[in-house]
Formats: sequence, structure tokens, C-alpha cells
Amino acid sequence: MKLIKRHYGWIKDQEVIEYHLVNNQGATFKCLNYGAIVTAILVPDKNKSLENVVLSFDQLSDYLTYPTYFGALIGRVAGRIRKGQWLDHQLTLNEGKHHIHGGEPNFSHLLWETKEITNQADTVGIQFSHRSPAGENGYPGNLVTTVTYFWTNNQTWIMTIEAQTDERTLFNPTNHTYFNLSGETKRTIETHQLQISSEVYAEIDDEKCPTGRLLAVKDTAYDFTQPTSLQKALKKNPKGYDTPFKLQEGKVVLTEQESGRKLEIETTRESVVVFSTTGMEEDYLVNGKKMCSHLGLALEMQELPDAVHHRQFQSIILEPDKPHSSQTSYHFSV
Ligand code: G6D
Repeated sequence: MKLIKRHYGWIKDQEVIEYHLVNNQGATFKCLNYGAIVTAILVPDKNKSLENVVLSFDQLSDYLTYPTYFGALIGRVAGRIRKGQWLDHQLTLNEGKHHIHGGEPNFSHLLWETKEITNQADTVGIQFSHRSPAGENGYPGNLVTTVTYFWTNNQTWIMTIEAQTDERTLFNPTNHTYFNLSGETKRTIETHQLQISSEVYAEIDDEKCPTGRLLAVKDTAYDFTQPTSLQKALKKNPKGYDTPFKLQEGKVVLTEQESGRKLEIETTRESVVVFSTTGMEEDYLVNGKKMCSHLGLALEMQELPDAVHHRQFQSIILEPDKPHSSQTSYHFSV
């Protein structure tokens, strides 16, 4: 296995590096020190053709310009917090009346410190670390976060997240990669099948904040307990998905028949937020093509959003004596 470093650009006088983690089959995972952004995952299809299966921009300025969070590490807290309120803390309001994805600037907008991990058999990795000062975006506590992306010889991306605070605070990070297994976005996600081990989803209101109600997926367009065609699901639910699902077993599976590719996600987190990019008809280019509705599917592994306002959701409070530790793995096969 090998790890290659490539110059990717500059932000003021700081260099942005792209790391290429290459396994013995040539399958490659690429990421930046900026935002810990995953810029490409090249894995074989059924004919052994290596192609990119995530949405990417081809230049740094696009990552800096468009708020799509392609591949980025999101934090301190992913998703919306209604009115940015937690107890007497007022968090940054960066989406109308609400707080989203940790405020601004958040984890996806900074240059992380990195360390290369090359001393293990069958794995290479990059460790990202960052210290967020108390008061940033209204959050209490000096928070030290360490995220590691490992890439293995059997085409698995393993993401571990550790965090420690010196004061009671909130923590609910995610990675915001959008997948498209057709390879180089040849087809949309409508050719994909999705399976989620979830019997309930969190209802959201018109402003996309959870209402607190957990609704049964059975007999609805949210039932992905069996492998389900996204084309059929999106027909039943034309507004698309921007939906938190509470997981039973921490498992999500995405497949695409024509390429033969399969992605199996396993996580220690409570939920997945599924975002289908419905209606995103934009002028910018993604993998060299015009961004359009259903070009990618973001699968955001995290605790349920807006947990601070809903007692039935898992707590996202981080205490000084109990560091956060979580793991999500993404295994690609044919
Ligand atoms: C998240 O849930 C949100 C979406 O509403 C948002 O548009 C996207 O991030 C950028 O998935």
C-alpha cells in the first residue's frame, strides 16, 4: 500500500495537500487537509474498471465557493439546531433562524493538522486533528477533535472520530460524502438500491428541523428495510429525502446493478441522515458534469439531529470526563 502527497492549492499562505491512499489493487482514496474533504474514491466495477464513486469538484475554489459540503467533515454538530438554542447558549444562526452543521466557519472550512499513518500492514491512513476554542460558534468548551481515515487493501474506508472537551458541550459530527456508485456519475442515484436497517424515521417540518416525532417506516416511502429501488422510492416521494433514520443495527447498504458495485456501511452511530440532492439543478460542474437533481446520495452517519430539543433522541452532550469515540466503515465490493 502507498500514500502519495500532491499539492492541491493555497489558502492565503497555507498549502492545501491532497493525500492519495492507494491499495495493492490500485483502488484509491483521496482526501484534503482542508475540511478533511474526501475528494475521490476510486474502486473497481464488475469489469475491474477503477472509477470515482463520490461527488467531487475538480478545483479547490469550487470547494471554497459552494456550500454543498461535498466529502467534508462536519462539526461540532451536524444538521440543524432549532433557533441555535441550547440552554442559555446562543449558537451561530447560519441558516435563517436556525443553526446548521456547526455554524460558520465550521470543521469543513479549516486546515486540519495531519499525520500520516504508514506503519500498519494492509492499511494506510491520515489522522486529522483540530482544537476548537471555547466560544467558537457559541459552543462552550475547548474541544480537541481527532479524525482518522484509514484505507485498506480490501477497499474499506474506516473513519474513527475521537473528541475531548474541558467543559460540558455538544458534539455530533459526521462526514458528508455523497455517493454515486455508477462511476464518474455516469447515471444518477435512480439506478441504485438502498437498504437501511431502520424501522423509524424522524419527521421534519417545513424548515427541515425535526418535530421530535419518530414515525414507523412500514408502508411508507421511507421503508428501506429491504433493498429498495431509489427510482421507485423517489416516485413515491417526489420532494426527495433529507431524512434522519434511527438505525437498528448501524447498517446501510447501497448497490448499483449495472456497475455491480456495492457499498456496505457499518457504524456505531445512532442514525443516518439521507439527503438525495432532489431539485439541485445548479450551474457548477461535478465530476465534470453539470450538477443536477439526484446526482448523488449523502449518507450522513451521526446521532439524530436537534437532539438537544428531543429527549427521546440520543444525547449529544459531551462531558469532560467522557471523551467521544465512534467508528464508521464503508466497504466497497462488487
Ligand atoms: C444536509 O440536511 C442537510 C441539507 O438540508 C443540506 O442542504 C445539506 O446538508 C447541504 O444534509
